[in-house]
Amino acid sequence: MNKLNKFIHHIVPKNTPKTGSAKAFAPSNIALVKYWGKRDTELNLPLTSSLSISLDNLGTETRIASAEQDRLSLNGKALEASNPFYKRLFEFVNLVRTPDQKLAIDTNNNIPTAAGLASSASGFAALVKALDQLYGWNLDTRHLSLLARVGSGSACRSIETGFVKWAVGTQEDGLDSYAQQLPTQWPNFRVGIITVSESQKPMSSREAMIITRETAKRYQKWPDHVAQDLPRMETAIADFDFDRVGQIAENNALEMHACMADAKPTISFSSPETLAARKAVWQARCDGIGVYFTQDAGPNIKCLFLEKDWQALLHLFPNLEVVTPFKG
Ligand code: 2P0
Repeated sequence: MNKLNKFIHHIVPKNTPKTGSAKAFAPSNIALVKYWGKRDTELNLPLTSSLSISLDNLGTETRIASAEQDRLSLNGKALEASNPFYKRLFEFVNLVRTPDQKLAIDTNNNIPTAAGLASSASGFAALVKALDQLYGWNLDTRHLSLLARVGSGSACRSIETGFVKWAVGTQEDGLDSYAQQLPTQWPNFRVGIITVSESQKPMSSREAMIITRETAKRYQKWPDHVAQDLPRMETAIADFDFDRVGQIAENNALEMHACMADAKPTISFSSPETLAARKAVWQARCDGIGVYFTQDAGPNIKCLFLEKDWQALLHLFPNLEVVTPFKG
């Protein structure tokens, strides 16, 4: 048995074929301290810890049902078995089912797929939650997070709501690398999405991470950056120190993109509109609005701000899609 099968065997109880159906939702998440690079590709273990905020009702809803043969639809459209997303998803499903268990899977994102809004995160988290229901595993959040991590690293953070920390872990078996919710609830914290493009990205995060790690000199310092940023971010969140949270998040994102820019060949997920949006955020800050940005493996910009600045930001960015991560 290889180490991935051992890992799965440790988490998932032995499957008895089940008929029936299940449905689950998982939120997307935005990293404030990014995950960029792996130490183990088979178990999908990260090189560093990371910290994110989950996006409330923006994410993925997945329905699965036992079926005569496998099929998958994404946003209402049936995918061919040769589609890369189909292959990746069923490769994961094959790890946890017996060959006689065929599944019909319908997955719907209410966020642009593959435009850097972490739809693979919510996608794999929703899938794991739906499989848990269908097969009656009753996994706790730690085990759901461990399993989701194998599908996609950032998915392990989408099992939880609010601020979430994915601990890098030290064990070779990967069983201590999972995400947990932080206790802070911050009701007036807001995340705004400036969608500059819904087009598919030119390269997967997975591929871009490998190239960055293998070729970017600047990346050698990335683990040190994260080691500094992470505890400072946790303290800033616990202290409700919004400007610190924003500064650390923005600098961390810019450092990640600088590492990619240093890769050979260079990697950029930014378009001219991305750079214009970054500048508009900096200008807003000069004008007294408390707003910071972060950017993932795509051209879109995510703003961090507090409720009091919402109206002012809507004037500047009329299409801003605003998420309230903490209710009440
Ligand atoms: C993050 N990203 O922390 C970082 C920041 C994108 C930029 O995690 O290979 O789809 O499936 O583990 O999780 C996107 O990478 O990569 C990501 P895999 P994943 O959110």
